[in-house]
Amino acid sequence: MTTRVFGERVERREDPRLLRGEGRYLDDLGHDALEVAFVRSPHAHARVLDVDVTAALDVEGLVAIYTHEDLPGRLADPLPLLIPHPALTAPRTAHALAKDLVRHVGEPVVMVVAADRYLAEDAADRVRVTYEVLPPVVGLDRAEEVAAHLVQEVGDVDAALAAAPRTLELRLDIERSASTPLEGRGVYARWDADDQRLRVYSSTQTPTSVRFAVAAILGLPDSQVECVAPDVGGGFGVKIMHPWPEEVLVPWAARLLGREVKYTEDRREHFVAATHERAQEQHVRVGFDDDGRILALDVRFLHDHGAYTPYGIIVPIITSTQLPGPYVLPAYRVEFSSLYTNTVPVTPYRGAGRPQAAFCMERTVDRIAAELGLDRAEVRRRNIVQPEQMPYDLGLTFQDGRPAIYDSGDFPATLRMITDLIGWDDFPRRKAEAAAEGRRIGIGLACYVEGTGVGPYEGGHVQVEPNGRVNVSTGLSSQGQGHQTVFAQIVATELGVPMEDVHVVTGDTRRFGYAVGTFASRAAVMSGNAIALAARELRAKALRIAADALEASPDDLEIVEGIVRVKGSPDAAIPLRTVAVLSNPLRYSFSEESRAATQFSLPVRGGPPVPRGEAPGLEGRDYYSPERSTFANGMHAAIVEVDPETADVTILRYAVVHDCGNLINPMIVEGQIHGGVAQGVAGALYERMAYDEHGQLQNASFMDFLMPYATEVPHIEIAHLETPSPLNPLGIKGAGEAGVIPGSAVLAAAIEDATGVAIARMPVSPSELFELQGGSA
Ligand code: MCN
Repeated sequence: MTTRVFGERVERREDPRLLRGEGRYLDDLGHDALEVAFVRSPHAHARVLDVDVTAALDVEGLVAIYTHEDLPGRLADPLPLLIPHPALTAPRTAHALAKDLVRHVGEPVVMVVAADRYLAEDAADRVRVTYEVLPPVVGLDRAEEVAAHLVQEVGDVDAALAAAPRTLELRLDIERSASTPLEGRGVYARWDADDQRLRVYSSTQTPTSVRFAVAAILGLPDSQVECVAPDVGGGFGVKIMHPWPEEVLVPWAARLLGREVKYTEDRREHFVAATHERAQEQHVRVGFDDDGRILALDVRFLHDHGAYTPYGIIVPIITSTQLPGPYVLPAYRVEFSSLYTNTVPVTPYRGAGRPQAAFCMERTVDRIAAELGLDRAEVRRRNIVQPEQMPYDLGLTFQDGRPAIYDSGDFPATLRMITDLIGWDDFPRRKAEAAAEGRRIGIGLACYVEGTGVGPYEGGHVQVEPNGRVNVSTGLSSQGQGHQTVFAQIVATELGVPMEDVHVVTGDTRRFGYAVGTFASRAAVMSGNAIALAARELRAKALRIAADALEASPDDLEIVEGIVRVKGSPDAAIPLRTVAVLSNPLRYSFSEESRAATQFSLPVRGGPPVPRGEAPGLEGRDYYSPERSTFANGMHAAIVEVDPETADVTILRYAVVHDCGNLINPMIVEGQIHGGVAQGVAGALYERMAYDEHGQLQNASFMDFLMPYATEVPHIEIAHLETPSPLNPLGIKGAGEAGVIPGSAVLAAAIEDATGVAIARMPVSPSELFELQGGSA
């Protein structure tokens, strides 16, 4: 039993339950609920002329059919724009059910409620919608309608480019991909007529926001709506979007019908009705000197935003502000246009604009090295920010509207570590040996810096029960990151209690009402620090109450293994659970622990109802709100082999050096990196959303969309560097997205090194690589 567990490789406490199949995911709830099916647009762009439900009406078990005309009040308006921005001059959000236009395949048009999903689908099949099909816009080369346009410039780029001894122009594109969590979206709602409360369960990354959105749109007071995120089978970004049409329609129907109502998205729906990311066309001009030092970087990119902008322009803003990575750029201009297309809207997917940024920057640095015949690691070394330049101000405005300032990091050390780990200096010898055997192997290196832990705030509540149980809650939700373990580690360490006593609840507005959500690798920084502050508040209170009981000064007390004791004289001690009794003496006779408290000489019976000057209960609540984001960083290196005949790529080695400040749990961070690298490999070699010119997604199933199996994901070697963030009490930076960011950049570099073929677009399939090689091995 140990209490100083911060930084330890503690096994994830959520795993045994999930591995035994005891998880409670959305579809495990509400067995008796009515179920919903949607009639969705089969066209990418069309006018809805008529909806005829007559043929569906005699389906047995049908309960209700709703079209846009049935929606009352704010439910009939376009759904909210979550993150407005002055540069988003033409924002557009969808209606919960299409009003008169549909703008992508999969948009919901009619909602059917029936006794079960099969009957709901039967009825939905019989609904006849008449469309006037309009020409769709698919792909950035055909897109024209501008949603947003933004320029940021630091220094005089034109002058610096004109004066640069050398310049290069490149085009570096990334295709569309998506989060594709194993569990799709889902929502289940019930109206409690006795309590006059609406409970909404949603497979979401932002339950507090869902609560407020549902309340506002349905015209209910916040206090009548509660939202719970049960076990969530992955989110990877797609579940930060809210409210989804389904997320307001299902609670509305539940209240209207006075029945439990549930909707579970199927896989095809997830492909065509959730959200995607990544697609960008990026044009680069770079000026540099003969030593490979970058003098100016000018990037213009087009961002495919899909049909709507419900989540604002966060993704392209992140690309534009994270593009500089670890490098000193004396002059930098970035300009993007975000364009509408008739495809699924874009919202952040793990990495959120950063894989595109890393691909752009890292490929550019590789090209500079190639032009000058210099070693790629050496060109990086010459351009990276030095530790003594920290905090390093990019001069840009970050996604949170605050300045982008790197708070900590030692990039030269990271570079040394990654080149040592992968054996960079020795690789030319290995490559020559392989070549002698007719094998083509190549090595790549890619760096990133990642803004994490964005504000505005997160809160934590910690409470000790009279039986010694420590309850911890925070409002954001978990999708598999291991929060129940790491937050318990923080509290056990802060309070000095055994971790076994600490129980963590996330994502339940009944337990904690204020939160922002789980995205932007922010839970550890935001909720972790808020929970630590709450635990410190509780600890101070416990010491004050115990000091009274022990007739000591709070400064002379410590808490060890759940016992408050006088430092140096362990016999003068009182269990924390007893302090909890003293803090709320009304519970006095309810339990043995309570009765045991009488042995302490506090004036409880007949005295004041709670210790003088204290609120009842042994608890602490606090919030953490940073002045700005903290920046994690890392570097990846990979060695690949490309089959001379088939152009198939095998990853022989994959190494990661990662700096997320103080590690709460190295094992969990490594797990996060593994998952991220798997998605990075997927984005580099396998996954893409293949739309045809009509806006039909050609690979909307796991038969056709190539998600890698464990067999495609390499063994990953990881080393950590811990440069603590000076911005928060725990000195931590985020880790949840990092693994995915440099995937395309590092694998493109390694493939290029192996084949000699320039790689400027990802993902790259064996057949594309074969073509790039001129169709012959
Ligand atoms: N951690 C740590 N020490 C640090 C930093 C983090 O031990 N210095 C731990 C954290 O305590 C947490 C995990 O690493 O258990 C990730 O922490 P953090 O970086 O704060 O990221 P979040 O918890 O906010 O998770 C969000 C992030 C994002 S943005 C996506 S997308 C993503 C991801 O996490 N989606 C995931 N990881 C995922 N993992 C799973 N299994 N499922 C998802 O949907």
